[in-house]
Amino acid sequence: MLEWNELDNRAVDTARVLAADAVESVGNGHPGTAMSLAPAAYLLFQKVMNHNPLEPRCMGRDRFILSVGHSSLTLYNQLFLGGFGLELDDLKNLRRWGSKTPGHPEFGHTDGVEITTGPLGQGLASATGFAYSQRFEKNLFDPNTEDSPFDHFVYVLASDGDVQEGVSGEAASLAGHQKLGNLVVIYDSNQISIEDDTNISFSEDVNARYESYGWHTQTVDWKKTGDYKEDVHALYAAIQEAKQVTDKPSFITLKTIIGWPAPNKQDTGGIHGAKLGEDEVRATKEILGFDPDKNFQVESDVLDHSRLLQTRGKQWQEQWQQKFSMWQSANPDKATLLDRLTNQELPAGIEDSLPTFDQESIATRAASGKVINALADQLPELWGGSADLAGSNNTTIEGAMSFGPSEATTDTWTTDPGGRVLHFGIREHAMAAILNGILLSGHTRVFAGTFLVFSDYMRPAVRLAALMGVPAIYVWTHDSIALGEDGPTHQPVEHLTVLRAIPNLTVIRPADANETAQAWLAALKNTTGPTALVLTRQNLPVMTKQDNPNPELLQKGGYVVGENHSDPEGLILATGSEVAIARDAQAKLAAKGLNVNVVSMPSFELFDSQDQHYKDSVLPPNVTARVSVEAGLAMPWAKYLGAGGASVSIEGFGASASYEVLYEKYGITADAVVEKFESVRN
Ligand SMILES: Cc1ncc(C[n+]2csc(CCOP(=O)(O)OP(=O)(O)O)c2C)c(N)n1
Repeated sequence: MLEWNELDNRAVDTARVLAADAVESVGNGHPGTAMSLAPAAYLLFQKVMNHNPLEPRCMGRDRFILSVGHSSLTLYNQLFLGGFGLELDDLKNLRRWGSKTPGHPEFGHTDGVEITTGPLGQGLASATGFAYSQRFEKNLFDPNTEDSPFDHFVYVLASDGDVQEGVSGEAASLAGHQKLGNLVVIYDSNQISIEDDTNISFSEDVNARYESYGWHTQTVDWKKTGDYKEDVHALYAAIQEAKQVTDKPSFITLKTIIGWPAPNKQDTGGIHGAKLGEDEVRATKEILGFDPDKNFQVESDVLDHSRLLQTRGKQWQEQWQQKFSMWQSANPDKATLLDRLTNQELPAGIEDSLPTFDQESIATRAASGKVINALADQLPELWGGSADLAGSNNTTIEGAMSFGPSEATTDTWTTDPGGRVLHFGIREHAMAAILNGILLSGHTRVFAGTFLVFSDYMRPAVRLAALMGVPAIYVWTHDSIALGEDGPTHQPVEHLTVLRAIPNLTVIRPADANETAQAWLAALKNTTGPTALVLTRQNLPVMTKQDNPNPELLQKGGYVVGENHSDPEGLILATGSEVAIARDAQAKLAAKGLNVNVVSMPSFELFDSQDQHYKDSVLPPNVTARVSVEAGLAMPWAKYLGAGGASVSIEGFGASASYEVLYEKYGITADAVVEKFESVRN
């Protein structure tokens, strides 16, 4: 039974008035949905969720995702009312420089914000990842307990825009397939977006769609009768029913009137993303029984009442801690593992488990697969898969089960709810968003593969990973025109440039198998942002110990391979498959009496983070005759080449042919490098 009294009503109305005042004060923002979703948000925060405002990162908490990120006030108001660390001054500083209340919620910036949202659809999609994470960790740490400290729910508030965006559909399809019973979405169907009535562009039956994805669906219609009635009891009952359904995610369509109860602007696009204006704010306050002459009014008895959440939260956490402590004593090994993961540490000596490669040649994608499998036993926290390209991306942990309900077992794959092999189907965008959710929710490390060219399909979520600092690992194979016969639709050309342009994304394109092992180590060591592993389809020669005694120098992003002349005539810089071409060119130049150094430059980001002394030792400032060779755009190389340098590159799309023919036709050859070098030398 829901306990709900007049103080609860007053707290909800306080949230509405604060939303109107905060936007009015800064002059811009999104008041409408924060006003009409205040009852739902308050209900979740105060009456439904298990959490402790004083310890908002407590592991056992339920997770809350505000997918409708522009309505940040929906969340900020609850963080204020519940006492998560926001105070009235923070609301007064909405959207201002340095405030804890930026325009959209930002993970790591404001306590209680689980995920950065704003690009519509992403929060809802990542929620699936949060639910994946819960199930995986429960199975990893405490598979057989009914009432486990690893159980929790994931609650989402989503909007029309969230369910319109394709990424949420991809993820919802997976969530239904996976039967994620701990995921509860409240969809705020106010049928208003910026261009007013959504009828102009949106007419499907959303519940029917989610039902066919395999979700449990309900509708709570606050507009059912002529009088708008915010029936929190009906919504509470629907949430309770949703929680009982443990074999399906739950979707509750909540029909609301945006901007309720603003007398003139409710139910319009006008109140979605603009201040109400003084008269409308005054009128709204009068309707709600607030003094129209006062701003940011919060009555002390209301705040005292809502802050009781701190007391309830503390009590909940004490109970949870008891369960957790019992688990710790009963499972000392697993508790040690959890400690290691909580501290974001790798097992001591993990470097020694990296395979070394001494064969003549192997594709870096194949080497990557071997690295994953060499590390898998030592890293139970490592899981991952592909968007239907497992065989091409070499992303399968051999012998491991696939993550899925038993019904999803096929002739090829055997599923288990705690399986380590992920199958995203052909849903790259959701794959990246789900990785974000997994990494934000818990303690594991996860990777996902597709062709490099389809990183385009993942990019909005990759950008958010970089912005939030979550350590996703992308295994992007088939990394150049050298993938061959599939032709230009599948051949990345601009992708390295585009990806290197994303701040805080570490892009690594290893030159051979031993660099690939080091690239994996770099990715695992990177706990503050995503890492892209850019790998070949075709075989690459493995540099001998003599040619490259220290592949671990990959960790520095760039280093000299092969002969290292102390006073070279020039430098040839290359990544990945083109390092071998650079070395051929080096030999040809040596035959002409020109000594050049070859710099393997697998990661610009790692190299740029070295000190100047190191950088100068690899790229001596006095050596200005420099040529880069990479099977992609020249654009990103300018900073290393200087005014006198030049690039061997590809400036247009590729074509369908064998890779040998393509490299010849596109001039990615040792002869072209030699020619270019001679031109810059003169
Ligand atoms: C991917 C993406 N596209 C566009 C926008 C810009 N935008 C912000 S709010 C909005 C309308 C959203 O309407 P709705 O989801 O119904 O939210 P509500 O009106 O209920 O607040 C748009 C288009 C965005 N934030 N994200």
